[in-house]
Amino acid sequence: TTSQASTNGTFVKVNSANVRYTETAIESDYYYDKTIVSQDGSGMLSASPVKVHYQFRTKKETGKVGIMLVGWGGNNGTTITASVLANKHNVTWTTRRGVQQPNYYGSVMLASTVKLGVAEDGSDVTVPFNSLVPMVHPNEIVFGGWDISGMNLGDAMTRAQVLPYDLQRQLYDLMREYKPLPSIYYPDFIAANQSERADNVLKGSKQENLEQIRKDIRDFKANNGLDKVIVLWTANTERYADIIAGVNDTADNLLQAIASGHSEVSPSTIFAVASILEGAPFVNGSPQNTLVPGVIELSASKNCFVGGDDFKTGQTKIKSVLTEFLVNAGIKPVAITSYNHLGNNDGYNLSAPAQFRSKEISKSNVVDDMVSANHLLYKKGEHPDHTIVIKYVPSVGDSKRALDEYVSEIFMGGLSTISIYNTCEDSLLASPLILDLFMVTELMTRVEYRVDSSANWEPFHSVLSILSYMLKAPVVPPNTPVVNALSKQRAAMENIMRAFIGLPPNNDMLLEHVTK
Ligand code: NAI
Ligand code: DG6
Repeated sequence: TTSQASTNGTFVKVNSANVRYTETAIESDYYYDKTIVSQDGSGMLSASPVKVHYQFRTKKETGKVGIMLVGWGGNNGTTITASVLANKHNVTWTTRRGVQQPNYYGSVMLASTVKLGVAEDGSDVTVPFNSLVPMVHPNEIVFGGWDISGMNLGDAMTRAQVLPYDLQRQLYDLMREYKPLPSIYYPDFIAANQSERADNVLKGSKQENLEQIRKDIRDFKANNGLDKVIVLWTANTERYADIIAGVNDTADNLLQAIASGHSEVSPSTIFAVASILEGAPFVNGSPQNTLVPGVIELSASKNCFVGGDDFKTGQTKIKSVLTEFLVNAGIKPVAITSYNHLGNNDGYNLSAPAQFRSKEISKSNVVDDMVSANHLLYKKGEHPDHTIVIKYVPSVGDSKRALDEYVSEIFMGGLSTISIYNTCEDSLLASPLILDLFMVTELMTRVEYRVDSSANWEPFHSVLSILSYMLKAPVVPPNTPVVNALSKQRAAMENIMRAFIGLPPNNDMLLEHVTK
């Protein structure tokens, strides 16, 4: 049985000599078990368990926090802003199915639980994911942002055609008060068809654009009395930027390239640089390579978090579950063929080849880790056929269609074909991920660790691989493996947060039920 523990909105308290609650922080001693494998001359593998002592320190107070969305007037931007307002003000709405309540379904932090442990009778005790450690609640977040379309958010919500009319009607006056700041528009980076809405754009050089975005972040912080701002790109998918030696390969070169107005510096990269220089973590929810090497180096040198790329919502999330299941079951996927059609502005932008290519790349790499982990099924370098198709069909609006076919080799040369057909409002899948990305990133700004208890406390690496669950093509620190398998990504988030409060990883061994 599973019982739902009430946390009364507070976090879990751990009784252990390894955990200390001070006035301002939670400190934990944590023993990380890893296995080091080596191979001798005869080929024999030898595995040695190793224990590493970590200490974690998590500040309890989140302070007052704000999010600035780039692409605030788009489908995701308006949907998440309106949905948080609906939750905050408990706005209900009527549909043909009756009265609907606001919720945070689709947010792993807010609407899913984790097993904390077992009660004395052996039953599981589960708690909301966001109750393990103190986390920001979305109803407390101050929203702001930029868009190249100057439409107020009330009208932009109407334009998006995502939320039901009776809800839009009630939120319109609140939403109308929000107006996106003018943004950076370099037409070469997004589809030409987006020029139709670009009426709110900054003039000036790249350097002036950078300075303006930095000022916008500072002003937003000061005007709202915020302790912390996180910037998240949910604007149009851009084309890939060329990585050019001397331009965007190092932090110094990138700053110089902005100063000289180099054409390969994209708007999203300027937003990332501006955020880092203002000490505001930056997350990229779109597929393009915003986080060029120069951005990564700058984030590391300034100890400012970055994360990306591309929200992992429907088709790819299922892919990162299904492929893991098949490969771990000893079944060999040989062809994965994925079609999408959709009719929102994202689909309109992706109908241009260079922007589609960015999405094709981020959708294509999501099975690599699972395939390369099984050398019994796949020879070195072997890979299933993997095809990505996206078409723009205006009449389906935000209601994306995703069709997938998985062909796998099974026992003794047999073939198994699985077909999946999914219909859903795209922006209702993506919007809660914005909250998860925000909440986990904010948490990480309050965490420090050290390996040796006499060493200095340090923040985690500036590239946040802990965000991988929410992202199609996770960007990770140098020399760190990319994990795409969804259950591993979730377990990583859960177990890292457990480590912050000195609890061992959940291992599902259930030994308490088999030993007397
Ligand atoms: P959208 O097209 O409705 O919104 C994007 C907004 O960005 C538009 O309002 C546009 O005017 C604005 N914009 C474009 N360039 C800008 C710039 N340089 N500065 C400021 N604003 C700019 O798109 P949607 O559906 O909200 O998606 C946003 C991004 O998230 C896209 O890149 C999409 O591929 C990505 N994404 C969306 C998912 C979904 O399920 N909705 C899932 C995964 C990724
Ligand atoms: C068409 O593929 C539009 C895209 O923006 C997707 O909706 C988005 O990338 C979500 O993709 P997935 O594979 O996570 O469902």
